[in-house]
Amino acid sequence: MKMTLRYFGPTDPIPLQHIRQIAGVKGVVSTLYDTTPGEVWERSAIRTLKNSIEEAGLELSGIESVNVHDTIKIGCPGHRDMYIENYIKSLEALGEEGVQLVCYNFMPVFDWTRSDLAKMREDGATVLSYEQAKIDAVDPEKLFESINENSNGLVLPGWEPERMEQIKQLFLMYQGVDNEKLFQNLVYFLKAIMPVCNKYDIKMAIHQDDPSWSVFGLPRIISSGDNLVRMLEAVDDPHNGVTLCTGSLSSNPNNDVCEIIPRLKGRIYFAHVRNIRQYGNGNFDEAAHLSADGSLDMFKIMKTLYDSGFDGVIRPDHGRAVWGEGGMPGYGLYDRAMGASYLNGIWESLEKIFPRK
Ligand code: CS2
Ligand code: MN
Repeated sequence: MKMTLRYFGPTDPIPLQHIRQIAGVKGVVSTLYDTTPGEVWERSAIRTLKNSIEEAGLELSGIESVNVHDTIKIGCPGHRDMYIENYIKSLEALGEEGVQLVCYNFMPVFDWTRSDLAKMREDGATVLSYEQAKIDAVDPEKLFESINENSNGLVLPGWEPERMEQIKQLFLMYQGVDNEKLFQNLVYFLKAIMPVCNKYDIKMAIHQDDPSWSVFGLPRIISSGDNLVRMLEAVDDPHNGVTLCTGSLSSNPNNDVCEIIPRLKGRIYFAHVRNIRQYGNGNFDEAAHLSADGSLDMFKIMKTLYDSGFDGVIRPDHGRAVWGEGGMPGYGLYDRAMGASYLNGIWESLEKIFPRK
């Protein structure tokens, strides 16, 4: 297992030097933040990113994310093939630079959705939170504005201001796309990129929908164990794999992460391990990573991953804002560092108590 942190490139308020000081963190996952979905990645830009990370004594352990253009998700005839070609070129460039893990998601229009970026808790820390009634009451464009107004001046992944201009049009374009169509478009995309993934041994790792249900009436297809098994079977290639995001999956309390892990048959290549407080009725708050702070049994999750033979890249996921740290909601240094140390501690115990043969 390789413990990493997410790194937002040269403009990240958390420098690589600080990440390096978290004992047990070996690398980062990152992306080219100045590209837009659909653009072809340049080898030189990948190399610059990689060099800067290596100069800080860390490694680039994977890309989170190479975003998929909406025309591919919608299945626009003609356009999607052009954007798939571009995606293949970006994968080629990554493969040439030795990158072998690519995280992506297949959520229409929005990446993760929250109703509150800084909900105050009883201990004075703040967390991201989701309340269905608030989401139901808000227009998607208004949500976009408020998320950007409350992000402490930083651009949040998936909520880039340029997306805002296209929202209305995107909603119209998704009108004829139901879950089945979206799924078929995912299969079409995966089949097209598998040859280049095989050539460079690049593992594609799909991130779950966050939250695990339809938001704003848009289709959602990666939100349960059954969905994940179906997508793995539809393109039965070891390069078609999963980013297991425990917090996203568990937003729906019916999803039991420990029941799902063994069903994914060793095709989890990347893990986001975080805890949440589930309230049912579609409401949840993020929490500290520690089991006692939320609804998930983090030891059991780590043990299930360990028992499944997991040997991939792992990272703590969204943290609380603590100790007066501002910065990017969910992506401050302190709580993610505590999360990484806690997860490393569990893993060390597992290795000592149940040594792998
Ligand atoms: C988020 C996402 O939940 C998460 O990890 O931070 O932005 C995630 O990185 C993407 O959905 C992956 O493509
Ligand atoms: Mn995640």
